[in-house]
Amino acid sequence: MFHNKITTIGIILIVSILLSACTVSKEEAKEKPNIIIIYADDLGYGDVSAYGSGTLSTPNIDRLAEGGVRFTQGYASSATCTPSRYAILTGTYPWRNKNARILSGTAPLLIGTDQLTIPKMLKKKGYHTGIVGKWHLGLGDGNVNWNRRISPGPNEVGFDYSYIMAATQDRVPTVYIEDGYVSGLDPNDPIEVDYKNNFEGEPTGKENPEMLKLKWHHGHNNSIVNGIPRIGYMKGGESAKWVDGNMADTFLIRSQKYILQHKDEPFFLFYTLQQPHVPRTPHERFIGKTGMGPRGDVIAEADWCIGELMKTLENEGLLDNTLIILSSDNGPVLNDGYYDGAVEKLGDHTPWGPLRGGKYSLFEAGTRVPFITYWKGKIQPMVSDAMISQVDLLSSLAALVESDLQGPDSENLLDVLMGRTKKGRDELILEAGSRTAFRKGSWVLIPPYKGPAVSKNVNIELGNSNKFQLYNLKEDLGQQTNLAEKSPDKLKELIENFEKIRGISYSDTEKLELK
Ligand code: NG6
Ligand code: CA
Repeated sequence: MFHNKITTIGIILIVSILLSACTVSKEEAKEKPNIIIIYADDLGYGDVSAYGSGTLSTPNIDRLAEGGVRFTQGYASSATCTPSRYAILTGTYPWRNKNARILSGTAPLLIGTDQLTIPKMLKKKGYHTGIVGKWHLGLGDGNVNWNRRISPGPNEVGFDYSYIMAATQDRVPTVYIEDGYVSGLDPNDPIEVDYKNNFEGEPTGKENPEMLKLKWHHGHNNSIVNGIPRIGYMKGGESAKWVDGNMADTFLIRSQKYILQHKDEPFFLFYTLQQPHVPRTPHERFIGKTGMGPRGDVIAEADWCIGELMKTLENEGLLDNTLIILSSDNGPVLNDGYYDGAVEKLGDHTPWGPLRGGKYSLFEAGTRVPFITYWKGKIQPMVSDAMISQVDLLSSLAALVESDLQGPDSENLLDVLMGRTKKGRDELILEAGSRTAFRKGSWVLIPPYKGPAVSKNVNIELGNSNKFQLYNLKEDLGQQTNLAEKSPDKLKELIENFEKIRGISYSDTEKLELK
């Protein structure tokens, strides 16, 4: 009897010691700062007025930039969305996962449910975690029934709360999904989605141009929702369909609600804005605001949303205890598939700033994006030229919350994020589609790639050449002078370093040049 009691006490003791080692007490967790990542979609380096180029005005983002660290060499991990999002959440270079490409709306979940993610890491430290906005990392197992719980998804890779669009604003299904359920779905009008075949009798952008409010330029000619032709076919779900012009407000209100609900515990909010990705559908309050057409207007709208979010944090007294990181998933594009006047109405604005290329490009404007950290009272205002990538956020935020967890390719650059040092990364692999380039110091190496030099559809220089390209960004930010022939030693050094990290051999350069 006595012996039993001792054993029971022993077990209770061991269990409580184990529990206290794994979990964090409420008091301890309370000390931890809130973390908000504001992630824009296709916002260019030159789209933010604080970056000093272009003619757009983004006063609210500028306030963050001017009150925090404005990085001039902050990178997305890829020149497109899905791979960048994969990298920011997992701390893993996207080229390590061959499926990390722009995904359709029916693609399976890209992140393994056993993979480490920022929200998973933070949950272990007592955080509540939420995502509101664009997901585009796949859902389910590739055979989703949209009328039941959709799983696995964000809630299975670390988010306690999710309110998302599945893929992009131009891809079906055009509905919001809350914690795995299509929001506002009428069970008598089930949703069906197909990326190969249309559903009988359903109009398409290709066959029914008379129904379109927005015309397609390339792609985007499948199902029509709200007069906008999309990528992919969808049927049913009428009551659940989003209203495009309300999307910014919808995500903002959900984000504010999330903050209010979780302000008394440490929280992580991944606020993934849909702007200025196509189709650009500003709310009528913003139509015509910039004179630059819908692209300018949705950037003004996104900037306003960020201001409103900041007001919420301020009103709730949360600014002193919240680290805010703002960035974009890839560089800018004007015509990304719709005739929306982005090219014609651009005027003197330069979305790419002083950089070459844009979205989809291996040149700098593909991946070098606005990157800002702000924390009232904790981060001193400064401009930092430290090289930092979004892939570094996992390990850096882990350091912030005293977690030992690390992402495979993620460097702990917490001091850089906090503006305590300007010593960032030495090396970085850049990605655009399946192509990779290598940055080391101020040098960047772009290996030879087949394919057009300029994309015909989006009119962006992609970085393809049949020769090695080598640029010294310190002297040639606009990548105008290829130094590959003039600096053979540097070229060799970068190729060797690159090969080592990438596990690719470029030794037979002669052959490559002939491709
Ligand atoms: C492309 C789309 C483009 C955009 C992009 C994804 C066509 C012709 N183009 O395939 O409009 O949706 O995918 O953008 O369909 S991203 O920012 O999410 O990577
Ligand atoms: Ca994007």
